[in-house]
Amino acid sequence: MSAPPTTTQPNPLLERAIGLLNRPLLELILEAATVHRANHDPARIQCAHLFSIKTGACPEDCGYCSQSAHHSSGLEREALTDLDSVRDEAKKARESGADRLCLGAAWRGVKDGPDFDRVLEMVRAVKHEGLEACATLGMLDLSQAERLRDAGLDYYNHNLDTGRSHYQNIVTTRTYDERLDTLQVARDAGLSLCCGGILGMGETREQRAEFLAQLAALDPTPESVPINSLVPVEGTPLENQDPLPWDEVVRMVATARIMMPKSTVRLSAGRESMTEEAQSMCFLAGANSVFLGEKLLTTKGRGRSNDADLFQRLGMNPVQEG
Ligand code: SAM
Ligand code: DTB
Ligand code: SF4
Repeated sequence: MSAPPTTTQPNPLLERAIGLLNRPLLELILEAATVHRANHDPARIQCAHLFSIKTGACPEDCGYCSQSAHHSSGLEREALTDLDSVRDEAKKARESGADRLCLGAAWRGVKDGPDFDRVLEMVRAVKHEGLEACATLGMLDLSQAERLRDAGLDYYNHNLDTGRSHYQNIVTTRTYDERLDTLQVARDAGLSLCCGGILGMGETREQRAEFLAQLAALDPTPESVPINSLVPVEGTPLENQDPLPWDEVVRMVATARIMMPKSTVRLSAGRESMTEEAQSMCFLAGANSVFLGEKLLTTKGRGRSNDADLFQRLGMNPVQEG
């Protein structure tokens, strides 16, 4: 019997991502812009709005997160919000130009019972207001995913956050494979996937390539890919992390666009600390979605009027994608 191979298997997606990320920036942007124009209307931007329905006291230890009970970010914990607040938020979101409301809960996973039943009502309320509904509630089983689907949920957000080799430096209370399993459950229930990650958590460029290769290996690839930059939160282990240079964010957006041509690529958290010029480069390189509003989940957003002004100057229209 021959000895088992000791070398790692070649991974064409990883090689591709590394090759793209290492290209001269302007060439990379040109290729991404070309792919973008072949697959999407470049004047369209999809706008979503976030709402935290259950804030803080999360049992997970994600090193970036203001809501983890393991850190002392000073965030007030809040119980699951009521249905009327979700209705109000949905109306506000729609009036501000968003076409999707994303409900976020600081849970490790969904537990059956009155709280989950109320979340199902919330999803129905969002749909009733004429918006697409997205939720991010942690881990799910198939029956829960099916009940969310039956309530009208369009998207399930569940991020891989970073490359597999960096994951355990950031989160220790769950595994990368558990994240992949939940994504599969959401897929099996027929939900569209929103899955991305966070840049600037001390990872190498190769680990960023690993992250994109993993997203591109999902079959089918996620319909929506949020690219967040770390929002450093005081009291978390990553509070003093240096921000990534702007061009690295553009490289990631461009590479995501080329490797997942049909997906909606969302320039997500961290946009509020980017210059308008850097954001514009990202839109040119294929980003075609944002979160609007004064607030993300627990941190500050960019504000609706700043965005309306920027989109107007760029000739982009906040309208529903596909
Ligand atoms: N608890 C659920 C989970 O982790 O899947 C859902 C809520 S969680 C806040 C949703 C996502 O927000 C995380 O997966 C992470 O990618 C992003 N996020 C959280 N804190 C962030 C921060 N400080 N900067 C950038 N993105 C962040
Ligand atoms: C995603 O990728 N980014 C959003 C959404 N999915 C749920 C969350 C961003 C959170 C930023 C930090 C905060 O406001 O707490
Ligand atoms: Fe909890 Fe989600 Fe924050 Fe992790 S990212 S601590 S799971 S709310």
